[in-house]
Formats: sequence, structure tokens, C-alpha cells
Amino acid sequence: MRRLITPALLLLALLAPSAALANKDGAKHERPKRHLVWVYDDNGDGKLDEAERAKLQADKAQRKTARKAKVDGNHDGTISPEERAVAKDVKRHQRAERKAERLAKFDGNKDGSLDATERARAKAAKQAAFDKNKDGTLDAAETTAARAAARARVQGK
Ligand SMILES: [Ca+2]
Ligand SMILES: [Ca+2]
Ligand SMILES: [Ca+2]
Repeated sequence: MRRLITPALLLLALLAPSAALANKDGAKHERPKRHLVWVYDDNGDGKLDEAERAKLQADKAQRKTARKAKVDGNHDGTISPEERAVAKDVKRHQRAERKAERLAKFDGNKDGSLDATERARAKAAKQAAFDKNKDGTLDAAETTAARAAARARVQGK
């Protein structure tokens, strides 16, 4: 009996620390998405050091401020529940629109979602938009432009 229980306990012991860590750290120290690491990794070492992370946080803060100013319709410095509801509605609408646009472009088999192949195509199209000389790869200048565009998105521009 003991032998049967042990692996389960071991599994629990292995799972528990990571769960606890996730709770403790919460969203504040969330690991940046791979895409964001690529955008903010100025020295190209594949990870974000403190200065690079600070830039990401600053850009996020900028977006937050810009968004708040936009949401605060009567400019009284606070977001009323009504203003919040309107903003939520707008956001939902924009998201639905973006999704519809993406599906219209890349949902080849028209099943209403993007499978791996279709997603890959969407990604390739996104990259192709920055491949100005159409040689199939992004050179340094093209990569810089792509990163700048991604940064502008993080800033909410
Ligand atoms: Ca870095
Ligand atoms: Ca599909
Ligand atoms: Ca190119």
C-alpha cells in the first residue's frame, strides 16, 4: 500500500512548490511572453535584464495611462463604473473585429478557428509585412522596424 501512495505524494510535492510560487508572485512578476522578450531584448542575449525589463514596464505603464485617459470620458480623473463598462464594450468589440479580420484572412478551411497551419500562415504574413526587400528573411534593419512596431503596440499606439 505504501508503495502505491508514495508516487502520488511525490507528485504532489513536486507540484506544490510551483503552485505556491505562482500565487506568491502573482501577475506582478509574470514572466514576459517570448514575443515580448524578443521585442525588448536590446542586447540580444535572449532574456530581459533589469534595464530591458524597466523599458517594458514603462511602455506598459504608458499604455495604461493613455488608456485611462481615453476611458475617463468626463475627464474627472476617475473611472466611473459606467465609463468602465463602455470601455469594456469597446474593447470587446475591437477584439471581435480583429478576430474576424484574422479569420477572414487566414481561416483557409472556414471552420471558424485557426489551426496550426493557418496560424503559421498568419505569422508568416506578419513577418512578410516587414520583409521590405522580399528576400524571405528579416535583416537587421527590418528586424529593428518590426521590433519598433511591436513596441509601439505595447505602448498602446
Ligand atoms: Ca537582454
Ligand atoms: Ca480554420
Ligand atoms: Ca528582408
